[in-house]
Amino acid sequence: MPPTPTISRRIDVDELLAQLADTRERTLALVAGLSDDDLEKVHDPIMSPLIWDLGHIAAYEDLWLVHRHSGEPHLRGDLAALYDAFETPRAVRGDLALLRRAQCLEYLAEVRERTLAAVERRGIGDGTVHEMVLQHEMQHAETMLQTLELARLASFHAPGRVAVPHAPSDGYTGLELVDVPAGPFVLGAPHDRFSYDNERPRHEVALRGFRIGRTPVTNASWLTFTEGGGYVRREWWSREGWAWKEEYDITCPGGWVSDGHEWSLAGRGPIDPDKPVVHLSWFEADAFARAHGARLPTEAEWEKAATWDQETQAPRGYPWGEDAPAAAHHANVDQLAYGTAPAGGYPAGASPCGALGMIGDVWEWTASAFAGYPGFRAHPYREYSEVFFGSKYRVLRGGSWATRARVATPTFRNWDLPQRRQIFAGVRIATDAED
Ligand code: AVJ
Ligand code: FE
Repeated sequence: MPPTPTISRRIDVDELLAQLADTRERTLALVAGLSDDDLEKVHDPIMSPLIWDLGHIAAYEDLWLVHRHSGEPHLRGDLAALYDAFETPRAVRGDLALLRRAQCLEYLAEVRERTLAAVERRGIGDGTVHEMVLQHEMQHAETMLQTLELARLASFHAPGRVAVPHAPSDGYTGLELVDVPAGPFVLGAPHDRFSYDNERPRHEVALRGFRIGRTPVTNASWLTFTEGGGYVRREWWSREGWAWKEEYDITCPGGWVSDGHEWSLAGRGPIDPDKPVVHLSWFEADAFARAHGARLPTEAEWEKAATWDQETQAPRGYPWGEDAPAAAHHANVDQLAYGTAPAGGYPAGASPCGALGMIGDVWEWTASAFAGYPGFRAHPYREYSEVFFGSKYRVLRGGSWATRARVATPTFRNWDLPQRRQIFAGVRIATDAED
């Protein structure tokens, strides 16, 4: 058994408190302009009402920081089950008597007061559970953005939208490949800082040489695929993927509409050919790769392309080498641009092998099923990963424009079912090395 991970790189209390406050401000800004109806209704059958996410954020903090970390009774033990992801699954969240807006905001604020009082009194220990609660709220903000994207509310105005400078597109299509030589690679998060249990333990894997897309696949390439029979040619699809496509009559990525001769984004105008294609299912990503004589990268290949430094024979903390989360010139994360940016637009964020946009913009589907690394141990939140291991879920890597920089590390593993398209997910292709 690997030892229980401890955080030797201490999480700074002041920084953590500032992040908690900033993240809460962003969460509240997301819903501030919405009507009560838009806050409470089910916009899409696979998503929770937004107000459930809010209550769940509060309940999670109540459980982990008020109750478990501080040893106090829950502020609202009576709400624990209602806002627990497993006891109250998504399918029923629309039918419940949830807290209304005012009570829900009060619940969030009161839990936070207790959290802060407890930090005063007892500190944050090694910081693990506080970091986990912080990143939990960050992750739910992305979930809420997915709901808002599916809802296409005319009344929703993205808070804090700024234009992020990026280099003009260099004409990348997503079909240009870079080489990654054969050799060992170290997969997973270092144990001296916060990571989720599913990123541990760090271990060596031997990989053959492979090639991987310099950028994610662009809308231009996807249009060519669509117009070239992408959704018609049986031989490009897996059996499962074809059955899904037929059953739901899928003819384009999520959010595209056609007026009979031109594709556009539902309610949001023309499709930018230079931006990465987004809202793909794993099935579509897989079909596109096959249609191009390629395949999806495994997650080990993806992480090697993002981090492996051939010179030092060691992984970098981030593709750009520094041991620091993405800044505005490295990657399109943190909801800065409020949408995707043209592929290859962040040359300062290039990985050692020359791949661009590994972090941010769009999540990238991998070939890999979600499983524990050898020696996996659930810690400290058993229901975070372990219950999803198995053949059903596929791994996505790299984060999207909507992912907070603190979450979007190159070792972070996201997962979902292969038919899901609510994620801001696109595709980067790979092939075996030519020899
Ligand atoms: C890591 C995005 C798959 O939303 O199901 C939030 C994150 N876990 N609350 C999810 C999560 C518990 C998780 N994903
Ligand atoms: Fe959650």
